[in-house]
Amino acid sequence: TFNGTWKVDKNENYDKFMEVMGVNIMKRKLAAHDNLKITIQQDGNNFSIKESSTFRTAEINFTLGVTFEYSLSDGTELSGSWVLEGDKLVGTFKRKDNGKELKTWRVIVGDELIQTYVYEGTEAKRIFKRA
Ligand code: MYR
Repeated sequence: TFNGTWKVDKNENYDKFMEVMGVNIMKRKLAAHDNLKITIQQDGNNFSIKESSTFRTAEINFTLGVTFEYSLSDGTELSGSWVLEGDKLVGTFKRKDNGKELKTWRVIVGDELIQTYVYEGTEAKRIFKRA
C-alpha cells in the first residue's frame, strides 16, 4: 500500500531531468533540497495526495483512469492520469505548453517508495522513506 507519509531521502539524476524540463539552475539548486513530503491516502480508486515542500503545499485528488490537471511548482501545467498496473502506480501526463509527454511511476520497494520520472528520454528517480 502507498498509504502514509513519505519524505524524500535521495534523488537520482534529478538535476539533469529538471534541466531537460527547462528548469533554470537557480531553481534546480533549490529543488534538489525541497524536502518534499507527500501523504498518500487511497480509498478504492480515489487518491488524495497532500504535498508539501519548501516551495508550497498542495492537495491533489484524483481517480484512477480519470484525467486531471496538475501544476508543477514552477507553474508548468500538466494534464493526465494515474492507473494501477499491478502494484505499480503509473502516471501518463502531457505538458500543456508543448504537448510533450511526462511519464512517472511509483513503486514500493522494501521500506521505500521510489518515484521514477521520464521526459524526453531522460529518467530520474526520487526515493522516499516513511516519515
Ligand atoms: C501526485 O500524484 O503527486 C500528483 C500528480 C503528479 C503528476 C506528475 C508529477 C511530475 C513531477 C515532475 C517534477 C519535475 C520537476 C521539473
